[in-house]
Amino acid sequence: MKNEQTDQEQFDEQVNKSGKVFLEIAAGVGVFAALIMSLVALMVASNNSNSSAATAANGQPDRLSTVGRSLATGPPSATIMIDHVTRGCHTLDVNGSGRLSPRATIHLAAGGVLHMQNNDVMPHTLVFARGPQATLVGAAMGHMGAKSTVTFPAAGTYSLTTKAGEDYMKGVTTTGPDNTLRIKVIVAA
Ligand SMILES: [Cu+2]
Repeated sequence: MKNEQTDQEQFDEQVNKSGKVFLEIAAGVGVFAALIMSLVALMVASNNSNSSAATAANGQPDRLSTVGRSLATGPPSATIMIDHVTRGCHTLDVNGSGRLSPRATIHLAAGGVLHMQNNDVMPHTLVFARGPQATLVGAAMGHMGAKSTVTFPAAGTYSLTTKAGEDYMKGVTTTGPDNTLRIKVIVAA
């Protein structure tokens, strides 16, 4: 009994000692980790300003401040697929979510880009339905897999739709009237 007590005391003492050493090491590691993390943060920050600078170098220097300010208020890009469906012929899939609807509302930061792809069985031409306009590239998506990009330099609510053409091939049967695709893009200030 007595011996056990002593052993226990010795053990406690050792634990205390090694515990202190461990704490000292842990504190050292902590300081080191904090240094590494702030370095990483600095690198990420400088990368971000680099990409903003690249945008400015593209000939839109006035956009630089807008991009910097609005990155926190909306994503810089979104992707919408036009998919073929039996009911209504075509529908939209936003950012590969798999939730299909002929209407989509997306949020973007100013300077943001919408990537469109037409996987329907007919051509679609992307147009602004009303309201403010933005830059359309490749609006006439005339084959399966055709892509278009829309860049939104300024804040606002944009309404896009498509003008559908004739099926590439005969014999594609669908039910109900063809859907009208409506895309609302809310660009943050
Ligand atoms: Cu269609």
